[in-house]
Amino acid sequence: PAGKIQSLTEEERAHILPILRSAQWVEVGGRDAIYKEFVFKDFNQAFGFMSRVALRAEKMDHHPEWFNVYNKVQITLSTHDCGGLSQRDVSLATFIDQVSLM
Ligand code: H2B
Repeated sequence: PAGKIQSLTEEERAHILPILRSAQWVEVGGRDAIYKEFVFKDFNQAFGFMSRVALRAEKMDHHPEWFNVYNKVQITLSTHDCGGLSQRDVSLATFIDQVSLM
């Protein structure tokens, strides 16, 4: 991995979690991660979304945990290398929200 990734500090969490919550990301129970569910018109829309996210994730070397059935995509973000939320999760969540609105 490219150096140690730092968990979000308490100060960063206090700032960013309310913003993420207002965008319908929720904190996962029992682990330091965020979760959101996306519903599209059909599978084609859902998979187009996933393809855009996948390309960005690979570029970032930061990959979502996700599950898709037909038009629904459930996404959990966490940084395995630090065992919890990092700035990378915030960046990927922001990108995901932008792509979902395209
Ligand atoms: N994705 C996520 N979500 N967390 C990580 O810690 C992570 C990753 N680490 N993608 C990357 C890959 C690491 O395993 C590789 C070796 O760089």
